[in-house]
Formats: sequence, C-alpha cells, structure tokens
Amino acid sequence: MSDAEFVVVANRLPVDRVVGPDGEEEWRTSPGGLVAALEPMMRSARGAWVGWPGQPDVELEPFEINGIDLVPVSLSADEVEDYYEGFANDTIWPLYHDVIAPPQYHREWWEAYVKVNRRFAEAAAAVAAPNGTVWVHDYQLQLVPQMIRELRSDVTIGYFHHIPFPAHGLYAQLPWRDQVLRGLLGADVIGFQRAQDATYFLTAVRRRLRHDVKGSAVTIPTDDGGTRTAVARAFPISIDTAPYLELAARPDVRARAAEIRASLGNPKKILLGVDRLDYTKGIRHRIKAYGELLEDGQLSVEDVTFVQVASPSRERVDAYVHLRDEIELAVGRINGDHDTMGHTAIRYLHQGYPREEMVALYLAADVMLVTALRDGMNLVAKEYVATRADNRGVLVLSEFTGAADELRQAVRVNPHDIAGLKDAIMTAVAMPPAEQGKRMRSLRRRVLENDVNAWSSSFLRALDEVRKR
Ligand code: GDG
Repeated sequence: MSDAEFVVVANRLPVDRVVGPDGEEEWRTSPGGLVAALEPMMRSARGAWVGWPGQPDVELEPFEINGIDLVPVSLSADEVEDYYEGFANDTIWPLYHDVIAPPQYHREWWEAYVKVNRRFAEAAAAVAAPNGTVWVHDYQLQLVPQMIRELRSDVTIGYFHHIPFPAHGLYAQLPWRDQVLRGLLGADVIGFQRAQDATYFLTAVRRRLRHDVKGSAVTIPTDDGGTRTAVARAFPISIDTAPYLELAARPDVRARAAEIRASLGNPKKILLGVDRLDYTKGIRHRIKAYGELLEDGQLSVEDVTFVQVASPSRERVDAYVHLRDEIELAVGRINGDHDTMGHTAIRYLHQGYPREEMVALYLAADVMLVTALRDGMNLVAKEYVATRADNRGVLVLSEFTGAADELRQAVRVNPHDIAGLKDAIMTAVAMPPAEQGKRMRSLRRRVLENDVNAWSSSFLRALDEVRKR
C-alpha cells in the first residue's frame, strides 16, 4: 500500500479506543485542531496518518475511519516507558522547556527513542506514494525526517515542532545533540512556533554541525558530494475556530455558563485557569500570586473565585506526581484559610471535561490566566479569545508563550515575578468594560484571521516551494 500522496506522522493516531456498553471495542476520532486542519487535505489527497494507537502491545492492521487511512505503529509496554514517558517526556520535554524540571539522561531511553523513531519512519516510507509528501509532527519523532529521507529520497518531508526549541547553552546539555539536529535536518521545511525557536535551532546547527546558514536556509552536504537545502522558520499554530464560535453561540452552552457562575455563589469576578497538569504551565506561580492577594486583602472570596481546571497528564512520570502533590497542598492551604460556607477561594478540578463544558467555562470567566513558564504556543489563550464574541473578558498572558508574539493586547506578565503577576491580576480584575472591549476586539481579529487552516496552508505552501526548486 504505497499510494498515499500525503502522509502525517505523529506520536498518536487521532483516535481513541472506547469500550461500548456490551464490552465491544471500537475506535473513535479524538477531536483536535490538528485533525481538523489536516482532514480536508487527507481526504482530497489520498491521505494516511501514521501513529501509535495509545495503548501498549496492541497490534493492529491499518484501518480507515471517516475517510482517513490510519496506520498504527505498535509499542511494547517497555517502549512506552523508555521512548515515550522516558526520553520524550522526561528528557526532551524538560530540556526544551528551559529545564524547569531537571531532564533525565539515560542511554537506554535514547536507544528506545532511536528504535521507535525508526519504526515510525519505516511505516511512513512504506505508505508514501512516489514523490509524495510526508509531514512529521513533534518532539517524540525528531529523528524521523532523516530516517525517512534515507529510505525514500523521492518524498518531500516537512517537520513541525510544537514545543519550544531551547537556547544553545541548554541544548548543548543533550548527550545526543548532534544526532537530533541531523534527524531534524532530514526535513525540507522545519517549522517552529516562534521566530526565536527557529533562531535557536539555526544557532545550534551552525555551532554544532558547522553547516552554512543564511537567513532561514541551511546548506547541508550530501553523501554524493553535493548539497541540499533545508528551511527552518516560524509557522505559529492556531485553533480550529469554527467549533468554538458555534459552541459559544449555543443557548445551552450559554445557559451552562450562567449556571456555573450561580453555582460559585455569583461572584463579581471569575478567574479561570485551564491547563494539562504540567510544570511548564506555571500553575503554582498563579496559585501563589492569587493566595497572596487574598492574604493581603486585595481580593476577597466574597467577590472573586478562581477556577483551576488541571486535566490529568503523564501521571506515571515522577515530576508530574510531585507537581500534583505540591499544587494540591497549596490549594488545600489557601481554601482552608479563606473559604467561607458560601464561597470558595479556589475551585480546583483535576478532571478532563468535554469541549462544551470548556467553552461554558471560558464564557463564565471574566479573567483568563495563562501564566506558563514556557509554552510552545498555548492554545487555551486562543480558545478563550475566540469564544468571547461579546468582546468582554481579559486575557492575562505570559511572555514565555508562543501566543505572546501574536496576542499583543493581552495583559502581559512574567510569571516568575510574583509581584508583577499580582499586579497583572489586579489590573485584569479592575479593567473597565471599554478597555476590555478595545483589547478583546483586536485579540479576536488576530485569532479569527489566523486560524489553524491558515497555519497548515502556509506550512504546506512552504513545502510546495521546496518541491518546485
Ligand atoms: C502542545 C504545546 C502548543 C485541556 N484540558 C482539557 C482540554 N484541554 C485542551 C485545551 C487545548 C489543549 O487541550 C491544550 O493545548 P495547549 O496549547 O494549551 O497545550 P499542550 O497540551 O501543552 O500542547 C503547546 C500545542 O502543543 C499545539 O501546538 O500550543 O505549546 O505544549 O486545546 O482546550 N480539552 C478538553 N477537556 C479538558 O479537560 N475537552
């Protein structure tokens, strides 16, 4: 089956296995911006999606769902531990997020990463049509571009990096730094979220591999004595805005937003945080700043409630277990000190919710707190903005997110600066409606014009230009 004109390679297939009421198993598409953006292309261009089905030791034949060919890559339980939880999520993730948590370097994890990357590359090389296009996604698969090129020099290869790329001083820690750079340079176009990420990558390429770099173009010597060019630059990702606009306009979702406010005791202001429970998201800093505002008496639980959704994530990685304990201790302390019978300081929810409920929360929130210490983009910020059709609400946004490059009218914060974070929260809580409207209109224009379709089109255009050369 080597006939797919367009192949997506990502760690996960865009499906989840669900067990029905009678114990029968079936696959359901998991909604996400990436799927939405690529679906039309996948359908019109005989597309295939190569990825892990999300459970260990599951051997599956390729299958089709909603017109997309899915090509499952199987991982053993040990590989999930070493390649995914280990190298991807406990080496690369912390290193690339500025070592907020200490990266763990283990040779067995690296070996598993190489082996699994090769399996993904072989699966992609087997399904791609002659002269087809392969688009590889994210930090779990950094070696795949070069591995595909070795197997199939006829295909055009793109790679998109969803997380930050670190400054050279940090990147240089990685014991396998040169191998990873060579892996990525197998792509014709290497996309990053921010211009800064691309610059850091190009610096690493120049300093480690001594390749010639001009602007965004890298000249790479080839085995036959010639050269080829790879382009590395920013393509800021966005959201599929349509479902957010639709849900935000739906009467039942709006009624649910009012119900949420009432159930919190109708506070004057609702502050909201929505994150995977991850140490990169700055949840602890946000809670600390808010707790101090209650302590100082600048805010009162009679007037303000902070809702924090922390959806469960990577629960088998130690750093995440500790983080959860720390956050829950802090929340318990603050609530213990400040709650009254009728009002709570922090409504903390360690749960995942359907998208309808997320939108109802966005609609209920007067202030959205996005205080990540480091974040490739942060789509929550864009989702909040998209749902605010009444141009009300304030986004507090960390400078260390990719979104900060675009969402200039947010209240910007350095989340490491707790005093500054407290000021930003107070500015947001007190912002007059006219000022909210002015800022939100500009934010919404940006998000609605640059949605995920604009992102994928611009990346694919860049790939096309390479092909024409
Ligand atoms: C990586 C990069 C980059 C969260 N909890 C629930 C839920 N979510 C949804 C949000 C949002 C998504 O998950 C999270 O996206 P983010 O961009 O905020 O963060 P990461 O998961 O870290 O994503 C990031 C992104 O890739 C894309 O390139 O922006 O920087 O780290 O869509 O709404 N959705 C539902 N229930 C939940 O409980 N339904």
